[in-house]
Amino acid sequence: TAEVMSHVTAHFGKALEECRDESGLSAEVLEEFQHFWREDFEVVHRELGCAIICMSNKFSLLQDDSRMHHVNMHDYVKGFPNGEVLSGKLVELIHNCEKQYDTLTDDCDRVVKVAACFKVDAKAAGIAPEVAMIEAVMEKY
Ligand code: BOM
Repeated sequence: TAEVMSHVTAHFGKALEECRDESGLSAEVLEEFQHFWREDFEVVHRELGCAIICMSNKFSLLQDDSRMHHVNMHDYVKGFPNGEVLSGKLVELIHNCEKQYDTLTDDCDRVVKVAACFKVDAKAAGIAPEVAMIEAVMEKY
């Protein structure tokens, strides 16, 4: 659900500042991670892909090939309040997006494409959070 996704985003987003330097993602492109979900934010920058890889690695959510680690991602999402209602769907949506871009060999380029696909599909599935929902739970993490 969107409510659960707001918690996951709030927690995941805390890793952004640790990843800014190595990813090269400027505050001009993305100031706060929750803006990822804004209607007018375009998920297109290669540096955002690099940042998502770096952030995911803080929580062991990727395999060595920079594809999603299904078990770890499932467990990560399950750990949030009501997480079990989102975990299966989230893993399914991300994996479906990964399959569409599997031929892209640059990890950062591929992951930003996967993230853009995930944003579209999460909205369509009704599990994308409003930025206000994320801001309401930020202080918990
Ligand atoms: O193949 C690469 C897998 C990358 C998975 C991450 C894609 C989605 C990242 C952008 C959105 C994040 C929102 C919430 C946290 C989900 C872990």
